[in-house]
Amino acid sequence: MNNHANSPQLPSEPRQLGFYVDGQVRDRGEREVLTRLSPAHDVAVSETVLCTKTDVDEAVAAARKSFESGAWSRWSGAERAAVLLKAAAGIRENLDELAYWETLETGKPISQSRGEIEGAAGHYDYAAGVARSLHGDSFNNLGDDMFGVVTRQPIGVIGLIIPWNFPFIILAERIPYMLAAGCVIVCKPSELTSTTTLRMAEILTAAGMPAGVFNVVTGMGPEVGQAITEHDDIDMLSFTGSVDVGRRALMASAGNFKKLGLELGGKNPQVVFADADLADAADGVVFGLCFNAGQCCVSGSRLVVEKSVAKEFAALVADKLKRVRMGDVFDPETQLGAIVSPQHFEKILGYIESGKQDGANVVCGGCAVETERGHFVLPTLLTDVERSMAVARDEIFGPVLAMQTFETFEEAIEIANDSIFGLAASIWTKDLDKAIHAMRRVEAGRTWVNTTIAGGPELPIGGFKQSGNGRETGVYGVEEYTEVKSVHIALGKRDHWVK
Ligand code: TXE
Repeated sequence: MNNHANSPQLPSEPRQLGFYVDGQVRDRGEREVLTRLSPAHDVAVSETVLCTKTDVDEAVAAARKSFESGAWSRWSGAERAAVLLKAAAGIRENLDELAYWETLETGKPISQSRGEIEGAAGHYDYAAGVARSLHGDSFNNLGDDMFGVVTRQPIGVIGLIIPWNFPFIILAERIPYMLAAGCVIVCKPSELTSTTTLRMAEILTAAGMPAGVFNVVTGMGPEVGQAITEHDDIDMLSFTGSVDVGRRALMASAGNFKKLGLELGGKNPQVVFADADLADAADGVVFGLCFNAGQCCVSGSRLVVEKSVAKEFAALVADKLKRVRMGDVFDPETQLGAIVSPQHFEKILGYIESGKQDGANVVCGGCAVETERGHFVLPTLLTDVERSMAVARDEIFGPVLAMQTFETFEEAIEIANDSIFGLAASIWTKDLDKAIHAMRRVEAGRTWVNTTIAGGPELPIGGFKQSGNGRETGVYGVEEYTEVKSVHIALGKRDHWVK
């Protein structure tokens, strides 16, 4: 595999990042920095400022001041929408640059970065519409002397913690919805992938967003992230990342009982019934595994297939896995990119080893790709997997597919739901009744029938069970960031209580 033939444009020196508070880029000053190596090239591409707790306090104070001023929080929906639409245009104008940095810092193929940036712009467009249509409710049935109104108002200051796997689209599934509701934000991107978040702050400011509405503090989770989760002047926390840190965030947020939105891990089943179009299903399963090198919260990492077609289906999947194009991440034809960090690469290989030791059979892949630079794992199919094995239970977050078989519909559902997670599930069948029954029974916030990882701004996303709380995107996504207030309005002369 030649993984850097088309990459002449690697930065000659790492990009020096700042952080972003009150509408302005702040310089590093005396702070430490973290040097980010491109996972596909092992070349230093950016230097991220390690902000401090004091920086977090300053960002929260700027956000609070902005919120209380009413500039943004009390603007009309139409005014907010105008900024969101300009931000969408700004994203599209900067698509090449944003996609380039997304690929440099995450290691994903450039075509997937471009798709991510284009998709992100669509979220800003969509949220602009919701900003204008958001409304409450009225009760005209409370009698002649009473009128009731239920109104929504922005929650306030939101702490937003973002992971490294989809830095720009995860941001876009949250920021415009928070902004549409009238909230203000203090955001911490992953220390591995901060560049595009900082660029987004600049794009929003250029689009007319007032100072202090969107602030970015960069740095490490245990310092900057923890300070956000604990902060008493933050009204809501939106965290996307691992289950362990999610649990810690939940405890830390108890200090002021801030509202919590959590999107955590997944171990998402691909349920394939014998009557499915097996060729289509195999292609979908391979896409669902290899997209973003399996580093998606919704990756279809468990294959649950009907026993009568299991052998045939495993062969179809293996054939496709072997033909997935790996290579230079800047080649538009490349489909499978690098693993985000050496530590994560080792973790994935460790899971493959544990699967082998537990008795799983490696049908294809099963090892790293030998390259001069970067960290790549061959897409891997494991069969003879038992439910108790770690490869069937843990979120591996890499291109490793664990196959189990079933004989009855009930068994298929039981295996699909045998997980602490409940983020996503795919069902492959041509039988409409079976598809709808399975869709109803499967415990997952996102369920696909005869497709996988389909999405867009209109439908909400989020998880059941330990995959999290709350929903993002869609109209629900804006409503999450509002407080509901009920108002009783008395009409006419009061009937006095003390006569
Ligand atoms: O996540 P972390 P990591 C899963 C996936 C992956 C594993 C570990 O299985 O292998 O998590 O990834 C910040 N207080 N997902 O280690 O540590 C951190 O700086 C507050 C699934 O990267 O949870 C980053 O900004 N914040 C997931 C963010 O939390 C803290 C996507 C996520 O980092 C913190 C990513 C703390 N104490 C990983 N410690 C998905 N649902 O898509 C760290 N952070």
